[in-house]
Amino acid sequence: MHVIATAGHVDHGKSTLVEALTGTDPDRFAEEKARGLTIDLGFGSTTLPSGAVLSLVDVPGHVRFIKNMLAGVGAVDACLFVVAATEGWKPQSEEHLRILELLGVEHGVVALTKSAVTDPDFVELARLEVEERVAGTFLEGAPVVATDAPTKLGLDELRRALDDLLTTVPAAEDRGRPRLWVDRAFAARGAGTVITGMLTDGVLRVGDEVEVQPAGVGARIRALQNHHEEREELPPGTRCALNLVGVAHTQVQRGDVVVGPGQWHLATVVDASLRVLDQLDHSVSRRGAHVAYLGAGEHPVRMRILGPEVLGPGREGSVRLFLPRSLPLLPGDRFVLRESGRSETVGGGCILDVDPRERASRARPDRSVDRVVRERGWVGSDELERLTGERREPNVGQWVVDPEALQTTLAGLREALDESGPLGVELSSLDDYQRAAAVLLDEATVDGGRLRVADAADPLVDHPFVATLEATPFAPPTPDGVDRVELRELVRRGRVVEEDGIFFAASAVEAAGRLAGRLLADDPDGFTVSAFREAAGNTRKHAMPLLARLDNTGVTRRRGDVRIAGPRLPEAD
Ligand SMILES: Nc1nc2c(ncn2[C@@H]2O[C@H](COP(=O)(O)OP(=O)(O)OP(=O)(O)O)[C@@H](O)[C@H]2O)c(=O)[nH]1
Ligand SMILES: [Mg+2]
Repeated sequence: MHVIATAGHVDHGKSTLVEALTGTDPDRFAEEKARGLTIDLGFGSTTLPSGAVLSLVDVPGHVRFIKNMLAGVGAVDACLFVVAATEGWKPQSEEHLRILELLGVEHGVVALTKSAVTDPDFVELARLEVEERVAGTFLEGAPVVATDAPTKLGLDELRRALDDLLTTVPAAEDRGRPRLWVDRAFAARGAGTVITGMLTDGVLRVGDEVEVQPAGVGARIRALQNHHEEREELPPGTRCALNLVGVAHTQVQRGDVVVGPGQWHLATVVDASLRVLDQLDHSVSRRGAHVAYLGAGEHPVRMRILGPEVLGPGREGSVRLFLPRSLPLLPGDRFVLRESGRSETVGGGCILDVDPRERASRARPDRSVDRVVRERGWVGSDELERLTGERREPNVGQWVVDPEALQTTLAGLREALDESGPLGVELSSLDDYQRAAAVLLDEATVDGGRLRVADAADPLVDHPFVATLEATPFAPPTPDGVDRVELRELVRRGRVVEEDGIFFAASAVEAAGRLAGRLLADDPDGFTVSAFREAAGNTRKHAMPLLARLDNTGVTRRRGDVRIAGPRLPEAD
């Protein structure tokens, strides 16, 4: 399935040709029929001789409706270019061709319409003129088919040419991130909100949750259609009608975008390339009422030229665009720039950066993914995909990390290790990036929530404070002068026990347990605090925390004034 758009000057026979090919009159409105003029987009589809299904978007040729034309061609990648043999090349033939070029359209077929109502010599003249005009554009060398809708002249040949064309147009890519440019939104009786548009970048299915931007409203797909046929799912590169639940038709309009939830970066400031048309008779500067056409939408923008102050005709440069509302955009998206004051097409280009980090005075945008990573240092791989459309495997934790930023983080870690001494640093004191990078330090090891130098002598092995505590196990001294970090680590490793602010050697607590065992062997009905004090040879100050510890660890249990055996009471020795 492919979607292509018509293009060409007013009255040259685009709609008539679409009807002849598809059987559908693309002029939907009474006013269009009354005036014999296309005002807004029309649609039709046909099955070509090969069996390929072709969707056609019919655009208006009148210069007054150029914004509708732009909405129709914003997301297609091929065209049916129409020139009436009776009139030859005209101003909107030229403007439409420029617009298609700026949008990066690369494939097309030319129909020389009304060929049966003019002298064959004129038809040949028109053909020569067209070939001359399209020289150097994507239409150079494209088939030029003389047609006449009322007499069906050339229609079979045109169908074959369209078939050939489709074999050269690459199939739309499925990137797993659907994006639909809305060209119509309305309420259908009994169904609620219906929107139509061109689907790109991913598949949509009935039941899918989607997001309507820039309104930021979530919705669910109740039904899907392609040219009035119900479908369960539709691939990228197709025209879609979506029946949405959860969003009012008044919340959606042409130019809006339906995307997979959370899959797209919403851009309000973008850097882009801008090519100024050769034919423009003045330079382009930041001044002027600029309007950017993106997808099916029209957006008044503020523009700043990056680097020089102005861009002359035929020049290419970079610009920063400030959009009035945020849109799900991606580097590579094409746009056309018009100046609404003079009502002229100025040029167009390609989005390069959807979230520029550099100040405008320093920005040198390009489409390099490495630049995006470099400017951020650390970027989540999902975030990077939203920013660039490219998926990269994370190289540290969940991040894609610029080599230089990684070196900076590692240097910071080494410095912290140096300062911390042999016990290392607590992981909880590091930031997310440092924690993720810690495992990359060959010389360090992570253990017990701390990062320390792997072969550093462990200062806790023969710590003097433990020996001091062990010297008077049941009446230990206070930890005056002991390094707080070392003390905490001794406790964490279980070599020292803290109870109610008193520190005991672990062996002292064990000995106290055995002492309790002996007292209970003498009198299984229990022992008092004073009996314990006497046996331990200490005072209440040390006896109470020791007994509390024994109670807490199940060695003893308190009953009234006495301690009795707990489940973990050791055997008396
Ligand atoms: N004899 C003859 N008349 C044609 C042919 N194609 C179009 N016409 C007539 O030309 C007039 C304009 O045709 P349209 O199809 O409306 O032209 P259009 O390009 O769609 O015009 P806009 O959408 O307004 O730009 C109509 O009166 C058509 O009947 C053709 O191949 N042969
Ligand atoms: Mg028309």
